[in-house]
Amino acid sequence: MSDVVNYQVQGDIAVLTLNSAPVNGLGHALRSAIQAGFDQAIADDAVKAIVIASAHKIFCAGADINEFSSDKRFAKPELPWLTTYLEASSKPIVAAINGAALGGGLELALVCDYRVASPAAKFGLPEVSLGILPGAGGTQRLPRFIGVEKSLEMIATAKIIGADAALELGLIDAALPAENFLEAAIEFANKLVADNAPVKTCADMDVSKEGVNDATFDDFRASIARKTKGYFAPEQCIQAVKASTELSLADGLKKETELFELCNDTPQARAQQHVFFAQRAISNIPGLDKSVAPRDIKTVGIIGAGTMGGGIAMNFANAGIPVVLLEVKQEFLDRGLANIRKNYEVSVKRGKLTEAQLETNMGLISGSLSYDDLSDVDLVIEAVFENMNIKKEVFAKLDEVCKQGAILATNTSYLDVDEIAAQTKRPQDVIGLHFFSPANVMQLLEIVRATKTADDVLLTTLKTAQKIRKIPVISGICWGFIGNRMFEPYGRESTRMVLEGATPAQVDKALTDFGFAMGFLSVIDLAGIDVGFFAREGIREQLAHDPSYQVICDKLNNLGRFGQKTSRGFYIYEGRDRIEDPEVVELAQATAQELNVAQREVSAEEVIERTMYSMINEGARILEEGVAYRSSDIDLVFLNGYGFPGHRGGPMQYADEVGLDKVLERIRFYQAELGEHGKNWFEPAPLLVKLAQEGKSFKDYEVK
Ligand code: T1G
Repeated sequence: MSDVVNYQVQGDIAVLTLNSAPVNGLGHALRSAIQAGFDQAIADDAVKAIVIASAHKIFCAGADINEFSSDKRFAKPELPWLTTYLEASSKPIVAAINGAALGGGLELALVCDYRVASPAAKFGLPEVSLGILPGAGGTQRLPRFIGVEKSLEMIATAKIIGADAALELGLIDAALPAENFLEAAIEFANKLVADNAPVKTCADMDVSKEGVNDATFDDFRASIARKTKGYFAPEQCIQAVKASTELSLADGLKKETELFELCNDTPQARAQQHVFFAQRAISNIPGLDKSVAPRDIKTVGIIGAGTMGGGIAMNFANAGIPVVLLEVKQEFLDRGLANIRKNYEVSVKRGKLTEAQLETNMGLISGSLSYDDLSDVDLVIEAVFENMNIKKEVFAKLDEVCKQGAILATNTSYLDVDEIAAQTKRPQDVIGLHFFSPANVMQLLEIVRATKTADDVLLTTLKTAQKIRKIPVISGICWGFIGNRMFEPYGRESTRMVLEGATPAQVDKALTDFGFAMGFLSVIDLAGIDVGFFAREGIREQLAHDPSYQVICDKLNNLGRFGQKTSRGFYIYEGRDRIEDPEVVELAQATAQELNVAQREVSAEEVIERTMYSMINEGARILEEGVAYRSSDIDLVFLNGYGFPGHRGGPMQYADEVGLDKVLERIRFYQAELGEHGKNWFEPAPLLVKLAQEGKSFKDYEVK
């Protein structure tokens, strides 16, 4: 037999156990071994029924995603062919679903004659999250089992269901206990044989059309419109499910293949599959010795009960980790705890939390006014005012009171973590944990590795971040780390084009048409023009040579127009309405005259090129300096912290898709075309030049 499928006959039952670590991905080897095992069972007259089981905690994670960018998925037996081949079996096949059956894994189970599941079983067709759709019969067979509406939900929104729901929907024939699950599945197969139970095929099943009409699909389409704006695959999923109500199984499978191929070879599919692997690459710390073990984080101290501190505290309470929340005054502490409770109450109202869970979480957060209460915590996160002197005082104090081995983290967004670490006698235990606001909502967490940060401290914070369900990205030290450093040129070009004659609305529309939920100028009005102004204090020297740098923002700031919080920024805000403000256009015209900047028409294409390519150019520098380990880390920062359109996979993936030679050529064009501004800000990054000349992509470049 093969080493990826164990074949064993127990009495009348042939058991094919999938054994391709780690997730039984249906790559060519496993597909071939399944066919070989199946053929052997069919050829053996002593075998009366077949059980397909898994040797891993997961039943089967579906097709091997690595194969989509190559012809390997066409290596015979192809998965669509193999599922139809199994469906035609002359002997009953039982799928013993002990864990996640996802994508092709569920499609494999659907062509078995019967399905039994353990309590740990999960069922899903998440292909739409990869920019594709189920391509081995899922869009045609699932509706035949559970109907159109539930299938639309599972296929077009990647909804995963458990064993109970699967039983209720008729997706499985029996839910069996966890202990001795395989034995029970074999017993189930023996009973089929004893009862002379029939083999089945979806070809004999119709999709229930009860209550199904065009409105069913239109209403569903409308229900997911906001979340799937700009995505191509969800509509194709809807079309495929619709086809299952109109065509025979054979014709429906042909239609499904057509729609699959329409989705697969697209920038969106490549982008979403890139993100899938990017999310798994972040755990790889180059050069980390295998012997390094994480420290135990049982209790956490947080300094500052403001918006950030309170939000951070919630992350740990949600993960069941006790928190000591320290403030300087009782009233600040009371306010902070009250805000936390209020946030939880919103979740209860939305049905995301029960009252009991609210009280449990609140019970895990204890307030304090004394540093002494931090003497035994394993990790402290400082979330005080963004002022270096204040942070230095805090860390000097922490150095005095915290136990040896406690990790001391700063939540700074911009400040130099090395300088903060130098305030302690234990710089090896100091690290940056840059949470994004609101911290109890945003998944992104930049872990800032200071020069002296110890390896086990870095590993501990990475593991802890994942435990509190964050997406951690490791950054080296530089102004703004990865995200804010690249956000700066994005903002610089957006506001510079307002100075050059574009209206804020024109710039923002180009960006929302590109896929951002909000354009930069709307975002900065939301975040606060004063916040950006304050952040630039740290780089005023580097900006001194360009009097036009963010000059509109500086003027708006000095006029007290901070954005939404003052009802005026780049726009006027009346209630929830954002209204264009002619005064801003006049301010830009006057400033352009002052600075001798010629005003002109600015196209949407120029808006996208100058904002995106400036970010990408900065990203190349970040890679080259080793501030980021890999380009996909940079992409995760922008996808999870800055609203970069998910269907484009992040700025560096977008650059790889456009082609680095094209990006370089356009950066050089603007360097020449934009006078002083071009000379100041469009110098191509050396790594971009190198990779473009070598015909490579950012994906090819990784710190080893
Ligand atoms: N293909 C290739 N590699 C995969 C994989 C897959 N389907 N699933 C997981 N891996 C790798 C992953 O990259 C990681 O690698 C390791 O396995 C452990 O994964 C025709 C077209 C199953 C819930 O979308 O959701 O079927 O980093 O860290 O947290 O219709 O993996 O160790 O090198 O995620 O326990 C549809 C994708 C495919 C499911 C397990 N299936 N996988 O989570 O482990 S398309 C999916 C997951 C398809 C057919 C279509 C999760 C998991 P490395 P992990 P986990």
